[in-house]
Amino acid sequence: MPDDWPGLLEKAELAVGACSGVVEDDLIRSVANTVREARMRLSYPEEVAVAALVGGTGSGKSSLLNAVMGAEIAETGGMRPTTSAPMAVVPASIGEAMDSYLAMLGIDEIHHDGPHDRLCLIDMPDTDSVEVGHRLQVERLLPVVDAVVWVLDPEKYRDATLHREHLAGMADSADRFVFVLNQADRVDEASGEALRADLLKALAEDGIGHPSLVVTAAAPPSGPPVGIDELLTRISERAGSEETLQRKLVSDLRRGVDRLLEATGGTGLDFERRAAGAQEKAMASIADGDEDSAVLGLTGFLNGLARETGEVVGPGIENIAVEVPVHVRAVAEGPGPPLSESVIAPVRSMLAGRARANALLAELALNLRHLEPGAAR
Ligand SMILES: Nc1nc2c(ncn2[C@@H]2O[C@H](COP(=O)(O)OP(=O)(O)OP(=O)(O)O)[C@@H](O)[C@H]2O)c(=O)[nH]1
Ligand SMILES: [Mg+2]
Repeated sequence: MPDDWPGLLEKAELAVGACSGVVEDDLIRSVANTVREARMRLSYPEEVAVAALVGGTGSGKSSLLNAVMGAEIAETGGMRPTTSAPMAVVPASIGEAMDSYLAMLGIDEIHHDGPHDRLCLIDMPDTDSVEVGHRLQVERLLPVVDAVVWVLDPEKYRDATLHREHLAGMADSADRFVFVLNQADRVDEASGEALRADLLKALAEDGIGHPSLVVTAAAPPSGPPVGIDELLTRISERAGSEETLQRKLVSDLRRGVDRLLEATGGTGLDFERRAAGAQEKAMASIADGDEDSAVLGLTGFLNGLARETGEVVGPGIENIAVEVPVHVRAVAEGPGPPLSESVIAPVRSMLAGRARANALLAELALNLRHLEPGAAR
């Protein structure tokens, strides 16, 4: 694991933990998973690219795996969809070093005889399956693997579901993607060129402007596979070095941290200034004998704050707002505790956990920024 990471992951765990009781549990769980997966990935060889073959049924994922490995390992053809569970081929040279990582990803079938020292290739079930389970397996693995090889064929490369449901939402992961236009042998050169241009256009519409694109024939009816060396080169450009892995993990963590930062206050609530203002106005109204205005002003302030603080802290502040009339009356009729104690202080302590989480996250975001490519170290 590179030097900076143990400390960084610890900070990430701390910051995510501090969000408990402040941010919705689902969001916390999802970011905690990202941190755990980063930790797991970094404890396995960084120089081995973990790449997954994904795409529609029959596009040729399993055939590509076999062509890349130079052996008939995966079942191809037959009843569609053919592949029903992910299967990995790891380099023979690393033995079982990645097995527990792959197991964590839900991959039970592992072949240990891969000829490429720096490539672990995963054959996946189809993305367009009638089998819901297939889709779920793909969705689970897509964000985690180091590189994703999208396998397209001359018929399905424009498939609306693929573009709308997968690619369009993943444009910011495009630097992990390699696109393969397979079954090139089935179209003549001119149509192949037109298909390629059309695919580039569709990808640009998804927000993927400069895709890495390879044309292959994994299992042509005659002759050897075509385009396999280029595919290997493209995958190694996308993954398989400390730098590419770090870039991926940093951007995964950044996305999670940004969501938590937003949920814990974004730019901050400016609570002290606003609370002092609301309290001062309420006291002035009470001094004028206008309790109603005091109540209205303070509850308005608290309910606004509750809306800004989200679904976890917000309801607690609303509960305090409900009690405002009692506290205002206590001050007006004396000798009740001052509003700073009865109203402002409890809100402040509720916001303290949120502010702490926000501060930890902000520091983490800064650390992550230092690890981004091109950042001054
Ligand atoms: N002509 C031609 N046929 C191919 C090529 N690649 C794969 N095929 C054939 O297409 C069919 C489907 O290939 P598979 O590799 O099983 O496709 P898959 O993407 O793994 O399909 P699923 O496992 O169902 O998701 C098989 O009959 C292959 O022989 C190719 O480049 N050219
Ligand atoms: Mg298959």
